[in-house]
Amino acid sequence: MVSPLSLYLVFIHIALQSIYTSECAFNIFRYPLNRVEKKYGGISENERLRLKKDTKEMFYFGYDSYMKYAYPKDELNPIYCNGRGPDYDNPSNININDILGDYSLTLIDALDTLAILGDAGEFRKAVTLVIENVSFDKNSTVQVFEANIRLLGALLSAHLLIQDENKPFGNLEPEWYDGELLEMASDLASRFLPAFDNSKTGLPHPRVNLREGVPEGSRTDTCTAGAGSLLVEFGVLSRLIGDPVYEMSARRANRVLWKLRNSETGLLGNAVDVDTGKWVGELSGVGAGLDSFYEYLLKAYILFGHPEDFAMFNETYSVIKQYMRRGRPHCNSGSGDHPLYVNVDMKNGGTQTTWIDSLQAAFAGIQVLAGDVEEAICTHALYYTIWKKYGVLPERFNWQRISPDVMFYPLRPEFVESTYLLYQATRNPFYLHVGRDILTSLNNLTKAQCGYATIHSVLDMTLEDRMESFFLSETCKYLYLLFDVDNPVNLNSHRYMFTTEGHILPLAPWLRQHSWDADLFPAVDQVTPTNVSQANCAVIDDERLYGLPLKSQYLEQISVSLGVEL
Ligand code: DMJ
Repeated sequence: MVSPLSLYLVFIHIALQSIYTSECAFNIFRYPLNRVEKKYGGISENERLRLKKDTKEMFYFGYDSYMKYAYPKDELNPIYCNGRGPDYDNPSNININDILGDYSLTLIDALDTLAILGDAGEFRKAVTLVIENVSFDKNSTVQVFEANIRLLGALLSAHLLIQDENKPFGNLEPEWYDGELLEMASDLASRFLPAFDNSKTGLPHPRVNLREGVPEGSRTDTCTAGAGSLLVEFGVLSRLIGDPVYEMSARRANRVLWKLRNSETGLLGNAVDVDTGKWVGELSGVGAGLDSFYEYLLKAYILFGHPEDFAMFNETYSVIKQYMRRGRPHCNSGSGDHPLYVNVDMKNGGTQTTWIDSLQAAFAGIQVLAGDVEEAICTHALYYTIWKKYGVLPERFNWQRISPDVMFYPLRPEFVESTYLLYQATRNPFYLHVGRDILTSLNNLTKAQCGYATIHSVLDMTLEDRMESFFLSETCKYLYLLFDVDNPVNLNSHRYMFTTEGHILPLAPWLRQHSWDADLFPAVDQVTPTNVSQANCAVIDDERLYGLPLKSQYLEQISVSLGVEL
């Protein structure tokens, strides 16, 4: 029997292919092209290969330097060429201590990028180093969410890549391998469980000490994404080791959050107290604090096939559109301001801030996955214009004053990620140009003595001595995959899904069946897919048959409003 999910994915695939086949998109002889359309026309094969090579070099400059100057520490300091671990002297330094735990974070986070780059030898070497040298029995207090997405996701992904009998990335298996990465994943996840055990509501405490559990008197406020973005990794682990406790804990947390949504609007806030279940942040948006909660509802459904997750995603996506979206009703037709998703009050949908943040750039990728490609094109175009204005994305951009509110750029991947996913969905060379701009900026603005550095301020492009692990695990990976059109991940895109940290997981039947399903997941009402574009070549007007995914009048509108020349 064909499952609803397979039908859904096939449907999206066919819809996308029919909108943007090369005959549809690039018939350059039938229309006089304007300057912008000409500029974003096709990229030559030689140029694409150069971009792929340069991206690979970017990765290895960061990775080799990490191995030379920083390993076994967690992160590379790319300016002073040394390593960085937890700030044990200052436990309240959560900017560092939430993420770094003395477990060679950058190496673990980079594992599947090595496989995707085709470097099976270095992958095996790295796996060996991780197994021989990393222990999670550490007196480190870390954020469960960060350790889950960066470490647990990476270990599961690497283990599953090793186990793949088809070996699409070559021989990744060390001769002696006997599931050690899965054992490490299981050990790590068991250290997260006290976060749930000590909670009165079922929402996880935000931080655990890897040795001692939840520290006495530790903070009980968590962001919604922190509490509600565990299901993908926890679900995969449960299914691999046959222990439902992880999946149950993550699913229960999602259900608790879901029940806390506002009864009038259906919106969730951005922070909640895990002891009282009361919202302590009532800002609702698609960026920081909530982003991966939405993402994981959809991704959990794609992986495991439970209609409950899809129903939650659909309802939440619809209230996001209802309350947060401003601007003209359709991305590529009609009049009005360029569409924008603003931060609102969860109680009434009133606009709460005049800034958007750089994490929101990932939302276009979620829209692609949901089949809402036209909307994704618009969402992405806004962030591209901001990127062009500064060369990178400021952490917060004030759309009213047209200036940054928070100036730093820590090499985040979200904009690269949605650029890659939009290229996969549309095959429009516009996105290769965007990728080239990203690569050029990263090399011109962030390359330091021995790695790539955080931009401290987009106003003067001063640098900070930090290269976060997601630079190698996500930013470089998505950029490489954008240019490496023949990568096994791209040739088999229906077989893989990315976690929120960019780790690839297989879409496989064994992840969609389990003996505990019937008890854990009572039947819910039939859910029907929504938001899947049914457009095809025939209904795309002439201008769209040429270079640009967003009509040039709209691209011009947004570039003029932001004062940027495209
Ligand atoms: C990464 O750890 C992940 O992409 C996460 O979903 C959001 N934050 C960072 C990158 O910005």
